Amino acid sequence: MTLQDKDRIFTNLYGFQDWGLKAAQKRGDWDATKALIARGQDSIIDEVKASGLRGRGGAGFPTGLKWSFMPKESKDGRPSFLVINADESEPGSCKDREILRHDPHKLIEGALVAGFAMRARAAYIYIRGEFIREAENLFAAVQQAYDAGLLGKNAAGSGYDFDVFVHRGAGAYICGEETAMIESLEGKKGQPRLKPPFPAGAGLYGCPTTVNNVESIAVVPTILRRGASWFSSFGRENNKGTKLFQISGHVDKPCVVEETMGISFRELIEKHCGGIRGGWDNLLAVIPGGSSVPLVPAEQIIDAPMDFDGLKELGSGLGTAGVIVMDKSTDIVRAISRLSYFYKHESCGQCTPCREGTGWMWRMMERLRTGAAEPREIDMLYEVTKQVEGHTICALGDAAAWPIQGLIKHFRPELERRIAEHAGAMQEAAE
Ligand code: L3W
Ligand code: SF4
Repeated sequence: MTLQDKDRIFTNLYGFQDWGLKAAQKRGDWDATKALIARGQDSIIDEVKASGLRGRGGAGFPTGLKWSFMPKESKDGRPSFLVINADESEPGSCKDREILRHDPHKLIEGALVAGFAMRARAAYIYIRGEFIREAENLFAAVQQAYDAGLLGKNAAGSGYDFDVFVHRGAGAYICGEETAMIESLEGKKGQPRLKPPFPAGAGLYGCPTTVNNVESIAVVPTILRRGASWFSSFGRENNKGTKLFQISGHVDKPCVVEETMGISFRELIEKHCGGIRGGWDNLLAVIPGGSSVPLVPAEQIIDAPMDFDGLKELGSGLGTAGVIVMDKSTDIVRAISRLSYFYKHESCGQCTPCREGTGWMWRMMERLRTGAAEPREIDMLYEVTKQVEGHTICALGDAAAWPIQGLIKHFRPELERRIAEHAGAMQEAAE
């Protein structure tokens, strides 16, 4: 089903209207929030489960199920917390930024309703340090909500006390990993913790905590107002709802747009991006989910459904739906090598396979980029990615390995061509 304007959740995505409280209320935010809360905790969680909402931060974990892991009663006086991940740093991802800039009240109302449902005492919004203007808007919007009685004691007249705190990050990609974010909030170095225990058991300050992405929380009030069946009428089984897609790279009009899950890549690009630069024959490959998922070659992605299962079937993933489009002018080996450098730079260094492996992978990628490698190094590099994948504390190790695996799987002839060309040039020079 194609999404109509009336079905878009983010009605101020492009900032054509004011982001402040009055304008947000005119758009329907904070409308009878008290009545949403009066439905009760279990009823809200059930509605979110029924909507089929899956986490929008990359992993796609069912949101209602995650909330249901939170304790119904505090056994030892420990409060529960909601942490909202606004540390959007994934290369290719730029959707949470738009919500923070133009629709912060959707997030703040979502924080109250979701926080109530999971019996949280407060929400901590961890915002990426580089998001200067976004943080300004967010701080101001939170203050507006307090001034209007929508947060704090008896929030929105619901009888529930709820606070929202905004915390600014300091530029580390790894703080987007949920347990590193919790460490950072506690004032420590942002390094991921071993899981289990999951945050729902022991999170912020050792208390039950749920970490959700900005988009996951911001859609909740609309889902509750319009109903789970409305949200789940979009998309396919197990891949429900609408989603913010962020299309960058070699399209005529890069954009962030809300669309139905499962829209085909072709329709997404033709409807919103004005087509591929130079036409469809000029498409080389796409990284469909932010830089942490493997690339998909042109011929496989064109008619693929853009959702969790559709892209998993292609050996890739929806991730954050940060869609990076590359045409035939792209040096694909250089592009993946640049990503390898990013992961090497952002590794927190606490586990050996990632700390050492990301450096190895980048250096080998550079040898392949220049062609200075030997043919056997292609398989050696693949082996190194397998030594890293699945052997680390957090998903950064996997994220560093997968793009390289995708390159070797789909572009081995290009790697071999470079090595042969370089060897030929060296031989010519020697003669
Ligand atoms: C309780 C269990 N909770 C899982 C919870 C867990 C977490 C969520 C998903 O990585 C991915 C990564 C990036 N009991 C549980 C449980 N949970 N089992 O469910 O967990 P997980 O481990 O599958 O994912 P993750 O560690 O959160 C996220 C990928 O997303 N990614 C990058 C995203 C970048 C951004 C950004 O810039 N904002 O989000 C893109 O693909 O590689 O694979 O909450 O606690 N038994
Ligand atoms: Fe740190 Fe990398 Fe280990 Fe994650 S995988 S904990 S980033 S060293």
